[in-house]
Amino acid sequence: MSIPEELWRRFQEGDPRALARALTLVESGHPAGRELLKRVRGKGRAKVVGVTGSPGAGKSTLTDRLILEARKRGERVAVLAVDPSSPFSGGAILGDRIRMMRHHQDPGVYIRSMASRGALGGLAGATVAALSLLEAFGFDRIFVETVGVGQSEVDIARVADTTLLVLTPAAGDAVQAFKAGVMEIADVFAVNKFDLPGGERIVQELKSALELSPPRPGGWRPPIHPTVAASGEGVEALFESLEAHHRHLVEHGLLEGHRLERARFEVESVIQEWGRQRTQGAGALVARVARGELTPEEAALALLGPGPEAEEGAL
Ligand SMILES: Nc1nc2c(ncn2[C@@H]2O[C@H](COP(=O)(O)OP(=O)(O)OP(=O)(O)O)[C@@H](O)[C@H]2O)c(=O)[nH]1
Ligand SMILES: [Mg+2]
Repeated sequence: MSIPEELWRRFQEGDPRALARALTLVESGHPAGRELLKRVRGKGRAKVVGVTGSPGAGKSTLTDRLILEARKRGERVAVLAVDPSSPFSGGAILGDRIRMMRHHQDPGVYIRSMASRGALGGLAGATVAALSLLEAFGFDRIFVETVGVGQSEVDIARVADTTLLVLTPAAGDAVQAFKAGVMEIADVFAVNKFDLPGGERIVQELKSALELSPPRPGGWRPPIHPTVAASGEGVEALFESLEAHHRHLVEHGLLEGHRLERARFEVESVIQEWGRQRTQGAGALVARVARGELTPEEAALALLGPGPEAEEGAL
């Protein structure tokens, strides 16, 4: 399937409508989308910041403020707001649009919502692929907002260069973070809604927990920032920490590892999706597993062909 030449030309000229069309092709898994990705992959490089946290923590409001900071520094900014299509975030897309509306007229800012269709409730491979399109389009920074309701926050840490975890003084927020293991994956913390009571306590809890957590690559110490996204308080310092983390990655040669991890995530997503599709069409084989005539491994091998070593050798 070839890419419509007109679309490719307009994409290269920087037409945002061509970008929107291209993203739709990628999101829907259209062959032309895959072809486009082949052309653009590896072109361009953005600082990718994952913004995660519980529903309503203020991720969109904070991102809206961070966009302003990035623009002050002359960066071109894209936002991917991942809608998990889950009951947790009803109306998230509309909310995001409204909260980031002020950037509507700014050609240096592009905001896009994407549905997450990850097989296991995490980030969809297509969402990650979209990052390559945005990078090739020439954005300097990409914020990816995901609601942390399970797998998606672990995924985002694999895909982003820097992971920002947004907590609030709301009861249970910190506890949730400890339980879900996101403490280990966040590079920078924001305690948002610091205008509400209890913020100082969360900061102290976080500090104690971080002291006990294992050391990070290159000795990075995750900073904790009190913020009031609603007014912008603390956001400039938060942005500086995002920058500091990126510098840390560069100085310690860690950036490449992040890019490899992102590619690994994409390959895994494809395998997962193929596995799901093929298993769905294999009722007879699955029934034999249920009857004990085949092991799940034997069935999987039959569906996916030879093992991974053989695959690698064949390439
Ligand atoms: N008091 C207070 N309210 C805030 C602050 N930041 C955001 N809010 C409010 O919190 C609500 C949720 O903000 P969002 O930015 O939509 O939060 P979110 O994390 O993006 O929400 P989802 O995407 O639905 O998970 C809105 O009503 C905001 O106005 C803050 O610093 N203080
Ligand atoms: Mg939001």
